[in-house]
Amino acid sequence: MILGRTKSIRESLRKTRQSIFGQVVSLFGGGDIDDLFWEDLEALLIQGDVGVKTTLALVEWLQQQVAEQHLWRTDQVRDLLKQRMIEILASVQAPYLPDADKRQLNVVLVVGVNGSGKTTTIAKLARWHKERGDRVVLAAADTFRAAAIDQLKVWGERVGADVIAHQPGSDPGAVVFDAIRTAYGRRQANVVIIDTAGRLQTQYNLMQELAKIRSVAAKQVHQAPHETLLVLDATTGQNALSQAYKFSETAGVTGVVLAKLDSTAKGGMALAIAHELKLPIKFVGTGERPEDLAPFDPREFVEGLFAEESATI
Ligand SMILES: Nc1nc2c(ncn2[C@@H]2O[C@H](COP(=O)(O)OP(=O)(O)O)[C@@H](O)[C@H]2O)c(=O)[nH]1
Ligand SMILES: [Mg+2]
Repeated sequence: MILGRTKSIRESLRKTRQSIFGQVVSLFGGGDIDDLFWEDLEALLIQGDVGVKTTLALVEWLQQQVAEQHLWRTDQVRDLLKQRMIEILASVQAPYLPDADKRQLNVVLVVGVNGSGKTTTIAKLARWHKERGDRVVLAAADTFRAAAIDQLKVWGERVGADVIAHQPGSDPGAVVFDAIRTAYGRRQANVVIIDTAGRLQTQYNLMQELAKIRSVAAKQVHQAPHETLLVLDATTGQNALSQAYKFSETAGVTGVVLAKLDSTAKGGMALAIAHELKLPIKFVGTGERPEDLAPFDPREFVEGLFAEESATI
């Protein structure tokens, strides 16, 4: 397989910069801070998917700084806003698989609605692990759709990871059981990544299924799953945020993968995830190739939003 260079967070924020955040940056040109400035800032942040709650919190905080520090020009507050955004993201930041030990089995459960980017993200994660010398087994526990199983098999072959799959419609818990047994046994793998269904007959059924998968994993491996990653589609904005609420309530989510950051003009959602959901973002999807996965970095992200570039709309 020929591998390209991983697209960076900054590169994947190009669309976001060229539209909304390019306009945010131009608000800080050095004019007087007036009511219009605050109105424009608020409107643009909301348009950029920062979320109403998070936007209001940011703007209020900035207004307080302006009052306390007797600031009056827009260029005096640009870095304050950036700094505050970095703080919000960093305050919930947490490493991926912090206690990972190559001699032990690490189980990663991947959840999210259909089309969010789960299976693609799993291929990327498998590649990421393989680059670090890990041995990876993928569990095709999205048994609800036959195509989902085939898709994971194709990706597994491409990135060189074993895929454990059963028949469509079979018990996802049995697939997970089998994958972990295979990892312990003949494959001697140290990472198992579990693909899951994004939709069943009801939300309740889905949550039951995820709970069952967790308990199968927990019975076989101490403290498994060690990560439960919620994959969110950055292009679906506030809709993704409400999905995130549902999953994080019941699915034991430990972190978010913000997929398709490269396809959206509204990358501000990362801030809403951190501020409203208090969930760390662990990776972002920067493209459709297996190498397009970047570990999340709050400073790099915010610098990417504010980088100078012609603001073409
Ligand atoms: N541009 C872009 N497309 C992505 C990214 N991640 C996933 N996709 C695309 O999103 C679509 C759905 O992905 P898939 O992994 O099948 O989603 P799933 O239903 O959650 O498993 C596919 O066409 C992927 O190529 C990303 O980071 N960037
Ligand atoms: Mg899938």
